[in-house]
Amino acid sequence: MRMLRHGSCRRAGADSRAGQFRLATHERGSVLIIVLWVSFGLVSLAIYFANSSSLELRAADNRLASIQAEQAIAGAARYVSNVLANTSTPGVPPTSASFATEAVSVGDAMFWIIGQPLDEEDDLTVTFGLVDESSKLNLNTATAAMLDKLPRMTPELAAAVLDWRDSNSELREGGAEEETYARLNPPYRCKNAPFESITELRLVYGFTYDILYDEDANMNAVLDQNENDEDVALPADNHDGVLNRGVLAYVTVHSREPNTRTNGQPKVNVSTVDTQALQQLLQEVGIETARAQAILRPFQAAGGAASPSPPGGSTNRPPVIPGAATTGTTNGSLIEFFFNSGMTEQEFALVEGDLTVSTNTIVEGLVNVNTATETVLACIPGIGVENAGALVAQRAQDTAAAASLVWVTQVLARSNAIQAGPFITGRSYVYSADIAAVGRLGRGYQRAQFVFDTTEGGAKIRQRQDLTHLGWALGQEVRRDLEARREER
Ligand SMILES: [Ca+2]
Ligand SMILES: [Ca+2]
Ligand SMILES: [Ca+2]
Ligand SMILES: [Ca+2]
Repeated sequence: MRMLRHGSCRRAGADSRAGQFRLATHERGSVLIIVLWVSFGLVSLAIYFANSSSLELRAADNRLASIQAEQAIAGAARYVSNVLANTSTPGVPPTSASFATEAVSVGDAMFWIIGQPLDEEDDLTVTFGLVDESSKLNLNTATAAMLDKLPRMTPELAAAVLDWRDSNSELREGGAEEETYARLNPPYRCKNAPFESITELRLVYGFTYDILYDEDANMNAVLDQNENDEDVALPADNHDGVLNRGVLAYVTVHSREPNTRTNGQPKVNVSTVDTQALQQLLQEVGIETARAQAILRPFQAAGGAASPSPPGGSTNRPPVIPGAATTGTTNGSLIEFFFNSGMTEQEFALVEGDLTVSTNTIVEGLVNVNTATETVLACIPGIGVENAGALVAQRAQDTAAAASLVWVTQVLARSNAIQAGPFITGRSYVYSADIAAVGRLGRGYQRAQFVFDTTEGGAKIRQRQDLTHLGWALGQEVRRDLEARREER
């Protein structure tokens, strides 16, 4: 019994040890599983954090690239400002060959200045260079008839533009004034003041996205892939292999030129010819006296301002007597003066920059016939679609004096040229630079457009507009180049 008890005790002890052992094994198994789970968790966490920190690194990398691109844009703007202020002839657009416009390195970053092709059919590759604001129609000075001739425009849209900018609230036929804007949801006021930016057109009644941008959604004057695939990707397009550009491509609010000579003196006004001032000018530029007399003759015929000083007159220059400078020889434009004076193109080029028909200190909204596209030239009275093509063809061959406009008389009939005269110029003083940039490894794309005004000497930035939201605008070629560079590294 004792033994039995003892035996049973031993057995019980062995059982309990075995139980303990089993328990311990079991516990160790659980611990192992827990340890496994914990390590699994830790590894997952490690992977998670490694991944997220690499994402963060990548994000930081992209942020760095964007900052580099932004700084490259700021640098490019200073560079353009310097080019315009120091190396260009006043009134003459600098040629893209005279400064860097393409893949310009700034540390790890690079910038490009996106231009506009002079030949509109050239819409497959990106053009680089500055854009002359005088190559476009000015929203603040163009007539309704001129605006109506732009692609996508209608007489109603043109009337709405004029109603928007004029100070009164008198509704034009088909236009839009206070009542129209009050009916919109949400309602807003009609501006009744000049446009300050072309994007203000978005507010003018009737201007839809389609009318403003048409197929050129990224405003680079190039037919990008998504702009020629119908409805596969925005924008909607007609898939005809030709870029249809919206109204924004052809308009400006910035075109202006100073009405002073390069020496700071006021220009000689030839609307009613002050023959003495003109004589002095002809002498200054080296036209011989006899020839100068012949040029002046048409303006002296009826004994106008060029007649000898009145008795007792002590001033060197007799006052201009309005209307006395003969009948039939007042000039509505420099072109008209050119015809009336009988000057040669070469003679005229010598004085063109010193003549005006305006008394304003700044003349706004003239279109430069040397830089305007066919579409814009076609909007000008006296030119029209009938003559715009011939002008562009002539311009492509002609190497006439830079900053001159009289070459148009080789193409246009006299009456047409005189009609166009008040709207055109041969000079440009305001330019825009559409600058796109990338940071290190071609990342961090940014784009901003600057408007530079040289009318007061130097080059003042009038406007800066961010265009990054319009997406990639440098075309396929630059994208491929950047990818190739990235792989090399
Ligand atoms: Ca109005
Ligand atoms: Ca485009
Ligand atoms: Ca499309
Ligand atoms: Ca098209």
